[in-house]
Amino acid sequence: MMNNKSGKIIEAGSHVLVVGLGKTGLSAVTFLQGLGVHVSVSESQPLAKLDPGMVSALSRQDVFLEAGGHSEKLFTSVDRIMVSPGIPLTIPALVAARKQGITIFGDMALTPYFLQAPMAAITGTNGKSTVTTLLGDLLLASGKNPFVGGNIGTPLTDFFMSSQDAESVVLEVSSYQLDTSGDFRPDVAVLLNITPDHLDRYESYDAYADSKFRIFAKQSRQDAAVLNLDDAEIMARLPARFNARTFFFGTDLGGRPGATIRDGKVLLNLQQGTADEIYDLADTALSLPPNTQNAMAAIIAARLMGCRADKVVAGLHSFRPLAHRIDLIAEIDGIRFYDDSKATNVGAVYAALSAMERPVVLIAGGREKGSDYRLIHELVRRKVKAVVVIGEARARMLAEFGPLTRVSSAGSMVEAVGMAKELADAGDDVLLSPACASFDMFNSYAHRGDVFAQAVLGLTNRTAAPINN
Ligand code: UMA
Ligand code: ADP
Repeated sequence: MMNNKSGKIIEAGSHVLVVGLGKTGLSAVTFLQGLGVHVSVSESQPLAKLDPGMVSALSRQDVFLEAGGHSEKLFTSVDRIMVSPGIPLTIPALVAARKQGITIFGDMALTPYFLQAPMAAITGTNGKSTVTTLLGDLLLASGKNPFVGGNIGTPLTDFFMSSQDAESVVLEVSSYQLDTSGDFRPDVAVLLNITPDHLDRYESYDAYADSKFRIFAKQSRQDAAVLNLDDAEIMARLPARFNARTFFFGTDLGGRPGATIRDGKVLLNLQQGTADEIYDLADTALSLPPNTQNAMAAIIAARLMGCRADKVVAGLHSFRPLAHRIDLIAEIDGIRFYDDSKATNVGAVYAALSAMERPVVLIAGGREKGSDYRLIHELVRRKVKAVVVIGEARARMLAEFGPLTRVSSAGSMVEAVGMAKELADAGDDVLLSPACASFDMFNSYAHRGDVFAQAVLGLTNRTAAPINN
């Protein structure tokens, strides 16, 4: 069943162009066709590189496919354009369409028209997937049958095409999605942190940070905004007048409503004059930073979404950490090996290095995203006894970290792990936390993490003690 509350954004019989044929585009085509829309598609990859099954399915559905590039002629001939998140909004065909006043929207802009259930949305440079998953677990434990999707992997339009029997919705939202989010208005919006990322797409860091704040743009007094008080970047950008009710998490709430942490326990107070609620993170997978922050954010959101405190406690205990996020793979000869392959930007490496309590041999590198490594200089100087660099970023990282610590260069992950093992002593940690995308050497961050884990376990079958968590 599809529930179009007002039909304002999409009208049956209108001509909508879908740009990009990845997960979002493919789902959007089916969704739009179901609404009686005339759909065309534009995809930058040449026809020969597209899945022939998909191409013939589109042709059977009477969908016009432009492959191998984006033409201004097509873009300026349609009623509306639905873009996939990965499409830069600066491509000439989109610029031309915008000039003609053609509406360009992404999947988040559909929520006011097609989504019924209460919705929480999570954004930030790092921790989105963890908080999205955790909040989903808390809602599940509370019997609120959540749909969990968005940037984490399931396009929203898949949900719109389902029976929509979820009683709550948790969406991970990227800055790309916020750039085209129209009247997207979450009941609870969470902004975890802002550190530089995606500077290959945004014209400036300010533009990237502004995009994150768009999550609050359409909220009103009935809605809630959850913000990280310890993030100087967020607090500096917080507008004096905020439409939504604000809640904070961080070290010193100073009388504000929200959550803080003391002795491993989250103290929650959402309403002045009430007693603190206490959530003990001991014996959960969230007891160490940066997950303590993620736990605070998710607990606030869960309580605002109407979860009962005892059910939140149950959900915190059932949460299992996601792979490739400071994930302990094995301890070999007193050296612990951590897979933090999901650390694709400098802010995530900052969080991982901050969390390490023992001397670190860091494996970093990959495909660069225009990063500024100064954020981690001090931590590298203080905690990192050696860096092993891999991938396209090798030369830059060698120059960047050379003055701070010992730096070696490796040609493959297996070589990097071998070198790291040699450089580490018993009592040290080897940490893969690359600060870069993986696509120069691997299919994905998960592939990179898996190759790391295999190389670690292959170091010595005799002494490797795999850790199951
Ligand atoms: N393409 C064009 N023209 C271009 C660029 C790309 O036609 O100028 C085509 C590509 O050839 C490809 C398609 O567009 O066929 C890909 O579209 P897409 O990059 O938007 O990818 P989707 O498969 O639709 O996945 C997107 C998100 N991808 C990005 O934001 C880059 C997925 O997040 C998300 O899970 C999915 O929608 C469902 O919501 C991925 C991601 O890397 C995991 N996100 C970034 C991040 O987390 O840092 C933001
Ligand atoms: P995202 O979906 O935003 O990429 P993930 O939960 O997948 O977030 O984590 C990505 C990376 O960020 C991992 O390296 C993880 O260890 C790190 N991380 C997780 N939570 C936080 C946080 N609150 N602050 C900073 N880094 C974090």
